[in-house]
Amino acid sequence: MRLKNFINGEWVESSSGSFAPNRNPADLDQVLCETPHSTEEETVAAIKAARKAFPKWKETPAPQRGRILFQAMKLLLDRLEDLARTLTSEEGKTLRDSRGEVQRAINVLEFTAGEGRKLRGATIPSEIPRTFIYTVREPIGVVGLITPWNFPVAIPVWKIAPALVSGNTVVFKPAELTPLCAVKLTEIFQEAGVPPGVLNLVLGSGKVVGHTIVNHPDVSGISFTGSNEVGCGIYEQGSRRGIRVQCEMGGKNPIVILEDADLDLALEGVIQGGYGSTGQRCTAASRVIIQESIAEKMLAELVKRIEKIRIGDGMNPETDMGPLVDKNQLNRVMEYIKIGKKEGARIVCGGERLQTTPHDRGFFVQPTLFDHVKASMRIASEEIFGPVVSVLRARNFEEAVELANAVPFGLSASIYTQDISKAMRFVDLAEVGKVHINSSTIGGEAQAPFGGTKATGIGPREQGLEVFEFYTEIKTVYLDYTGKKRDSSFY
Ligand code: UN1
Repeated sequence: MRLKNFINGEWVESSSGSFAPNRNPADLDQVLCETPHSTEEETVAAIKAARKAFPKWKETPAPQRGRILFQAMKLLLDRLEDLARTLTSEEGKTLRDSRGEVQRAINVLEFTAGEGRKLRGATIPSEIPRTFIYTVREPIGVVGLITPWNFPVAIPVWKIAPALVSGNTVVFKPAELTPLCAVKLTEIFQEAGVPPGVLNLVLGSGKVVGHTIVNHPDVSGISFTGSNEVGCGIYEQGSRRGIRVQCEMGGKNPIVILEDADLDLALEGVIQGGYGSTGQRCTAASRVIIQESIAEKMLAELVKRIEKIRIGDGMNPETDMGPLVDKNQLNRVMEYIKIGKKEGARIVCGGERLQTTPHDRGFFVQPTLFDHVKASMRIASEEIFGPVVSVLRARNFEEAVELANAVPFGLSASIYTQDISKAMRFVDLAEVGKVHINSSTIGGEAQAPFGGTKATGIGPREQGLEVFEFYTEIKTVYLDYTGKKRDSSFY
């Protein structure tokens, strides 16, 4: 099956003549579909369709736009299982994780659809009598949404839904590795009643499709989730045109475990945050900072639990951890394991690719734990995006905080302690966009803002009400009913 683009309300085959097989990362013999390398012309056609559809969509009352999202929510709920299976087969995460991700997208639709009836502005007092100041939120125009493969359902939805409810029109460019989820989501929005041209899907590379979207004069904003390298490039190009850019990029998220912590809870947090979704999560707990006094005990327990992780095809209900998504990710993870060893960190467990049947059919690696990692090592500061966790030891709370902050990224941080004062002090000092107390670094709820500081994030937060800072312009209105010329002493 060859996937098609969705442009101006029609599914059209790419004219590029160039298609790539979309393989199941747990079983490379299984080709799910073929995905096109769409051309610049096709991308421009999508942008033009979005531009043409914009004025009418902008004039459509927001509650009506919201109603379409409610409809999309219902359809996604009906297709939860189908979308979850598609997600597992093209991305590799376990079916349980996939179901959770689809549910998260449903929650985002539920929250965002309701905003169609709110989208509030403000009334502001004027210093001039009989003058009324208020603000309205308006869409920004055509937005380009460029999304990653690791959350191919939830992330597109948490960009598309607020974009649409605010009255923007969309050109959606999903990651090349997960085009099937993107097609199924787009079908849902189409069936829900999104008018032609309002949501367009173009499948293809960042170099051609992404680049064209970012540089086209009809595109007024870009929301991107992915690597720092690509995100900073988009920011640079977008800023040259003076458009809005929002980037959600890497993480190197710490879990701090203090000696008074509930150790069982903390261990579960490390397993879930470090190895859940095979570590391919920007919120993954890739660093564990343990107070020295409990380090040996914790490590022994941790190894026992890591050894119990069952690795395999995510479709199998017994599986705890699926494969890496592709060969590039596999090479990257294996390279970092080599780097860690060379830097002098000690492998406590894992470290190898699984190469015997049935694991030789896909990109499987062992969950890996490094101990005696120093803050200066690359494995302690660079994002690996795989099931590799680095343990750093801290003498006390102060040193743990220092280590937690000693990375360029600032997405998520977690602390396990029973001491409320230490927990709250950690909230004060952690240089991140979100903090978890006594739970792992991952996850988030639709109604709460999500995003990072430092090298992680550019632009306003996603999700929660804060999402509208990106997807809307504020217009300030002065209504003067004095019937008189303004007194020049008022500016
Ligand atoms: C989560 O932790 O549930 O790409 C969400 C990522 C993030 C989303 C993580 N932008 O992994």
